[in-house]
Amino acid sequence: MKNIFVLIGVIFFSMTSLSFAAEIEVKMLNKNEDGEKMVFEPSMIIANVGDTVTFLPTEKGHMAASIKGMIPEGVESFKGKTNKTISYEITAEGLYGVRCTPHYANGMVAIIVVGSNHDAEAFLSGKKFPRKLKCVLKRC
Ligand SMILES: [Cu+2]
Repeated sequence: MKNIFVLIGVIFFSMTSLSFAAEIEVKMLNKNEDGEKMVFEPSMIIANVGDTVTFLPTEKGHMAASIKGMIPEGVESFKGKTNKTISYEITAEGLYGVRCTPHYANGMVAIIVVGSNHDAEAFLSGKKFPRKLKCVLKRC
């Protein structure tokens, strides 16, 4: 009898941890279905703390790296290699700017949005970035 309760506990625990820690895949593309060139898909990544975001080299020539000064304070930065998959675990709420360094000037950027308690204006103010970044964030 006791074993049944342990089993139920284990199942319940696995279910809750599954529902709280998602694996989010982001493709790195030369062109998306709308004809936009050099894009992350999705470019607006909605995540929760504990989720893992994985950037996939779906098409050649891309990589993903956090943008300096555009990630929450205290979290680790990340930098992938060209044509390689990189996974990043989200550890704090806030906004994370992501870029493909070779195509940063082309506006190949993404934003990871974690939680709702963040300030888009403060995130953007006083920094240099491609216009696309603001567009991703404000959905223009
Ligand atoms: Cu790229």
